[in-house]
Amino acid sequence: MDMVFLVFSVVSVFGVLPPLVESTPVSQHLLPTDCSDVYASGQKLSGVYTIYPTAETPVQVYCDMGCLGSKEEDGKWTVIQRRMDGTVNFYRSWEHYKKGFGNMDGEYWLGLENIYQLTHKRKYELKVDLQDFDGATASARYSSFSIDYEAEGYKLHVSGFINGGAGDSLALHNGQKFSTFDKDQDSYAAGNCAKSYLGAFWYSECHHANPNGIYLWGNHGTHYAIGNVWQHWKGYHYGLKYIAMKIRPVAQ
Ligand SMILES: [Ca+2]
Repeated sequence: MDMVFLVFSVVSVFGVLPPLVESTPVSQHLLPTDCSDVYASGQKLSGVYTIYPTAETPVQVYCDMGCLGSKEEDGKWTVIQRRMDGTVNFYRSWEHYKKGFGNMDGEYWLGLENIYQLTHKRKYELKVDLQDFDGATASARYSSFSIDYEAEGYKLHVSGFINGGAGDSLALHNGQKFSTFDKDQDSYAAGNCAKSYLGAFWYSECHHANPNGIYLWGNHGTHYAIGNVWQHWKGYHYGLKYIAMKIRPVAQ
């Protein structure tokens, strides 16, 4: 009986193997590129997931899937930047901003290379969520968002502003290259915006928004524009409690 069973098992295994091998290339195509793919695969709760901006390298990211039961268009966002409690230092070098850093459950920067890999393949929109220390919220939405590759300085392309109460603090930054304290690519000939305002961003001369600035815990009258500020909502002296930049493919 044992021999008969063994032969039967071996036949079964070989009967199954060939289709599995053939299906490998297909399953690679199903790796999620971003959180909209994660959502489409049936994962509809917000949280940390693994995405593949390139086919080779897994990247951890926070997916904002919206509230359960709410309209579907609220979710599927891939969070590329988030501040919420001041626990992560954002005053970092070019290499850190290129590769990404932080805690995907909390504060982090996804990395310029990952953002480039995502936004050069598909058309994306951007939403920026803001909250102050009194619980007030506002947002700014842009119907088009992408960045160029590294040799172009990860230049920002953002347009199609839709006001959710925050005002348009990114228009000034459209067309600018990304700058860190150790890589000055801003339009300010007399100085280094990243050093002056203690952040890293697509600085012009210098900014209307400084999402990667110092976490100031609200109003800081003595400090000017060094905080995680959004000028058109709370001005240059108010460091926000919460700021998140998140992207999603545009339906075509
Ligand atoms: Ca400069």
